[in-house]
Amino acid sequence: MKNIAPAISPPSGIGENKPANQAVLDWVHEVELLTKPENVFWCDGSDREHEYLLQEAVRQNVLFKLNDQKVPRSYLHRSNPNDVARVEQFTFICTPSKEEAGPTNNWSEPAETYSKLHGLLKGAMRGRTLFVVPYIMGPPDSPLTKVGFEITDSIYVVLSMRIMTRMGAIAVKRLGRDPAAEWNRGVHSLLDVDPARRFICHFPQDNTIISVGSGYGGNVLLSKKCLALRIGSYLARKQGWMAEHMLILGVESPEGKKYYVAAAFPSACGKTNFAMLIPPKHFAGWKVTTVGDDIAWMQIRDGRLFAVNPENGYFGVVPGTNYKSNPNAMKSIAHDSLYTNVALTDDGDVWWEGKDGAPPKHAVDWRGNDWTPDSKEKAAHPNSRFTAPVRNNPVLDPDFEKGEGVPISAIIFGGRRSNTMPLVFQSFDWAHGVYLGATMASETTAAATGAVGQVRRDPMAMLPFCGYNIGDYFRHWLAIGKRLTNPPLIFNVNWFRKGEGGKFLWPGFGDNMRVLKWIIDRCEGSNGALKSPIGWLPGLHDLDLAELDLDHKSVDELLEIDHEDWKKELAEHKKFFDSLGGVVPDELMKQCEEVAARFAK
Ligand code: OXD
Ligand code: MN
Repeated sequence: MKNIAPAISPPSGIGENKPANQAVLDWVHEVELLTKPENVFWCDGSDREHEYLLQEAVRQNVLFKLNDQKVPRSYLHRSNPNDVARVEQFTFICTPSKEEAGPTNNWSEPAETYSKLHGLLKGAMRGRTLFVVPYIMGPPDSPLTKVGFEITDSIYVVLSMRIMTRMGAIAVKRLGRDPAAEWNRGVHSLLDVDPARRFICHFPQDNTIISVGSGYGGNVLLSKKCLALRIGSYLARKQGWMAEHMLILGVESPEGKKYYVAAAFPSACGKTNFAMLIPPKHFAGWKVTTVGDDIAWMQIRDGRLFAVNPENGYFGVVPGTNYKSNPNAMKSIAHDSLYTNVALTDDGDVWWEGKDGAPPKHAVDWRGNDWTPDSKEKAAHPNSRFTAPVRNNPVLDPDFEKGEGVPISAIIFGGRRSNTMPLVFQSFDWAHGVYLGATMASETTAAATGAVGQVRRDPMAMLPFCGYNIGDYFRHWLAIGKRLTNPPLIFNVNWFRKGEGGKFLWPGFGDNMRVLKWIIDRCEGSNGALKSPIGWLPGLHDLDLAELDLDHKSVDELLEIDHEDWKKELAEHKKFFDSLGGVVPDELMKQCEEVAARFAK
């Protein structure tokens, strides 16, 4: 299967939908002069265009059509094996000064970077089609919604953007004719998919992104990590809102009372599973609905935080997804989906490690090689992905499209921690909650290149995604809190604590409803909590653990605060803050001392 494909020649009436905005026309013309494509394809997002592009992608061997009986209207793509995850080491924030990018970002000087990238892009689209993809992020009638245009020479990117965003005429219309209107410029070229020529560069002051040398979603669907988080977080601070790496879910009681919760977990730590959770039998009548599974844009209204999901699709990790772990995700990816780097069975179906049922006797693995259950290699890459429309989700929240967003009652931070962090606890107040987010850590996963399983600090799960100085980002969080008269309560969860023999103590998945229920109880003002040095913890009888096969010892271990472990943990917090070189606000430094003082009491 190929990544790079030669130019296509659409029939008349397809690919001709030029916008009227002169600023867009001038920019596309400039990129065209630089990259020298064979032709320019203006996307309108119509069904006719979609059918044509799918057919071309199959003809060019970029996509493989799966068995329509098994997975209707769905396709497989294999990426270059050197290009399977986000590349944080080649991701840059190009602000006028290094200080603006801050200690957690790679910085590179804007003029020099433009010049280097223009050098790489010179003639890069020769013999290829330059696609112009207009899109909006956010519901059509939301004040938070942003317009973006992505130029790309990858037909796979166009087809993925059609799922992940509201794409085409809707964006052209929203932008209108005003050449001074705000919109994001994104340029993507595969070049020759060489890791030595792979750069993901953001120019926040220019609302511009340039990504070259990769075809992996997180690097090239510029709407997602690049615009909605990196550029988004920069714009959010400037404009007084928040762009966060958070899922948004609704939880409704049998009596019909509804709460919305936003949760920040690092990449590949179960945000999609949590956002689509099915409560266990014991919680009959409770319903969980999904607003978003990865990104939340939040604004203040009437002293409360309201959130929208700017995306229109899910780009999730496939391995481990099955009818037990996430039935709603399985239904979401059962049709009209794109699969990347999973295995292909002999009957044209997809397969991955952890899928329900027995493994196939033979398949073609993600690299295109023969595979059998005896093979040493994995059939699907650990970061293989699905791209699926939100409309496929049977529990999509009815207010998904609501322009004002949904009111957030609780914010949850969480990471993958084998030890130290209890199952759940609640911060004492907003500033303490910001401290919990700022000191969050997680064991690394396959979503980014690099070693897997190492504990790294990942403030608010935004370490790879904050588009400006992390100290200012913490300040922005604190400042938002001061503007909220009815702030969400802030919690920390850890589904991944291990006991003796390295076994997970908590069953996770649907049973996370039990923790969610305690969080909702706290939002309702229940007293069911015990004060500890790190925050409010549920007492043994405050968590509803009925019909769960979990012994007392495991519950104790799940909720245990080990003083020795916490001594080390607090030293790590201090070390992390100090490593940021003096940018951390005093208010958070003080929080660190206060936790230590509470332990000393
Ligand atoms: C993602 C990520 O793909 O966080 O959502 O890497
Ligand atoms: Mn993510």
